[in-house]
Amino acid sequence: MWLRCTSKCVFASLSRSYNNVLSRSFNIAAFMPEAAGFEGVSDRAALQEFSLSNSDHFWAAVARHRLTWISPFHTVQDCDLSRGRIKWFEGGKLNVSVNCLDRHVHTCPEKVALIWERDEPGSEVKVTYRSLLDMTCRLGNLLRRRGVKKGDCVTIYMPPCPLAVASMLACARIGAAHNVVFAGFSAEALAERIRDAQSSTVITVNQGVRGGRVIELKKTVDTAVEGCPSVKQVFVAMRTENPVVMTDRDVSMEELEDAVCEPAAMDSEDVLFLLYTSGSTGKPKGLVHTQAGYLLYALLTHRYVFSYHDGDVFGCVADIGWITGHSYSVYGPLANGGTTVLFESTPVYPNPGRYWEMVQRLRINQFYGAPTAIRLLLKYGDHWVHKYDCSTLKTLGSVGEPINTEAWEWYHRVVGDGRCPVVDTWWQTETGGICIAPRPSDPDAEIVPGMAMRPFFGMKPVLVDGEGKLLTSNNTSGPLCLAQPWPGMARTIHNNHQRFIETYCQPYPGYFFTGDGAHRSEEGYYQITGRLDDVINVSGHRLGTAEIEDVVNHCPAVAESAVIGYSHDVKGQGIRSKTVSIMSFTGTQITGVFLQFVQRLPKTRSGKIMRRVLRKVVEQDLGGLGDLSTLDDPAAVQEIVQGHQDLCSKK
Ligand code: 6R9
Repeated sequence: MWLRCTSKCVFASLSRSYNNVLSRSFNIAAFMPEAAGFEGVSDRAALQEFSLSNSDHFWAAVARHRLTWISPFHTVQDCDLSRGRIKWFEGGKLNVSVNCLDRHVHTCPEKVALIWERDEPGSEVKVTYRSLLDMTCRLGNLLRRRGVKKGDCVTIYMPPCPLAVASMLACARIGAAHNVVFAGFSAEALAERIRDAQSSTVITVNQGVRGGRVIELKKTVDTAVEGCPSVKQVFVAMRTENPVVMTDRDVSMEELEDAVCEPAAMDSEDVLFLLYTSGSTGKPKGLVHTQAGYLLYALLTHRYVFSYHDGDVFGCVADIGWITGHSYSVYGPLANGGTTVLFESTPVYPNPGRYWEMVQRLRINQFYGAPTAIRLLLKYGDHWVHKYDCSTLKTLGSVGEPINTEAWEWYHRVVGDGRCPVVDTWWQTETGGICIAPRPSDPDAEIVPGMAMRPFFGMKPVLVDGEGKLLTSNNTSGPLCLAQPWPGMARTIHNNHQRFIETYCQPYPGYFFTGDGAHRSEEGYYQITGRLDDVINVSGHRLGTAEIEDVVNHCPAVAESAVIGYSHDVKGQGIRSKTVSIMSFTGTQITGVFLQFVQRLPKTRSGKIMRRVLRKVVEQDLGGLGDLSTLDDPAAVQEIVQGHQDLCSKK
């Protein structure tokens, strides 16, 4: 059963003969200059094929062309997926901050690098490449003078702002790794991440401002570091005018430093950053990304998936505390010399027109956001979009969860006015950058709603069966693996390479296991069906949560839903669905499917629905709820528990 592909492609396919004319006139050198030297490559399909079958040649050419090296690499790749050994561009030395800043300062110092879209609409701040370099160098010197060395790991607990970006780049400049922790996390969640990363330095701000509310970030850091003996110093920047109590450990970031900071020459495989993400156990995993491969993959996907061109304003609204913020608010756009927006606010502050008012005011060309926000805004109605001029938009992106057809169509029709390709981008913290997305492809190639569709250059997605055998035919579903290493992939889990191997390399030897399920359509397009730990098995039929949610979401009273399985004597699993609706706590049973209407779903701070929590509620295992520290609104769980009990007592 596949429920999501029913709506027809929205981009009129061109006739075959016209397509042929198009591909014949395709100018490879204009599309990707370094590909002009690839033998036998004259169209996109051939380029894709070349990137797989001549992977070393492809990545070497791209790495030489797009990165600025201090000394060249001697080996393109040395990877063995089955053993968890991943190395790219060995022998090469470079500095990531030089690639993101100095080289653009040489060519266009006054170009705007960052537009800081502050919480209060209309108060944006623009930062040029010259001043971002200046800020980065002063910070780099401050860190160096205070003893931060190559190989140290600095934890950054800041909202999206230019100083946060400069802090990340200052670490990169002096060779320290950074560990950005989302500034909405609790003191305990922060402390756990500081301890695991063994950071002795933390960078924060006095207070954050979000949705009109002031958030006491420095106080949270104070509480966190009480339980972190490794922390020797906390740098404090001022986001608001309000003074905060400073201890002996604290250092004001106002200290003046020299604006020239010698960049460290880093090996390609030195660590650039750690980023923690939840695993299936309680303990978060610190995924490790390294210098050259990560940067190259972020910049290439940013350029090609979104069709980013020089002069465009790129608006990724993810927080810098997530991988999306790292790759598409910071590293990808800056390495491409682009102009990128840092969004400090929420989609509904001061009203549900915020995104679109911002698009109009900043003249945003590419907008990249999460399905959860799109579903929320859809509910408020089209007029919030129509109030504003969104005609600058060229590409719309979606990331983080499957985007249901209703939300996809609204995004395409209302936000994009039916003109902009919508790219549903599938990837993970582990992959470093986008792996599957509808673009790049021919400008008129079809895009199917809610489908990530096409692998990026050098990416080889495969589906396997339970025994790990490759599923070679189309129109099939299974665990999604990646069969070829790529430069952007995570290298290890900090302090736990064994866990890295067990999680990603051992389940299907020779392949990188993503933990997601996917369907490959008749045409060979990929559609993500959701996390495999959420998969439902009814009478031997594996159903992805995404496909059932898509149907439930079509009900007019439903804003969004989360589908989970529960144990069933006969079928193995039945289906329960929690839906956010205008009604609350009424339950209905439809042919073995239980619906429970709730006000809110348990979501992580990045907008992912925590289905594992719902499963525990339904299984009446309240003791096994596990780590809830990443939940946006823990009170949602209590409501659901109560509603579920009411539902059970009515049955
Ligand atoms: C980038 C990011 C990764 C997990 C991933 C998958 C889900 C992300 C998706 C998607 C369906 C998409 N996911 N993009 N599912 N369609 N376009 O979100 O990284 O926070 O590590 O999450 O998110 O389940 O495995 P991360």
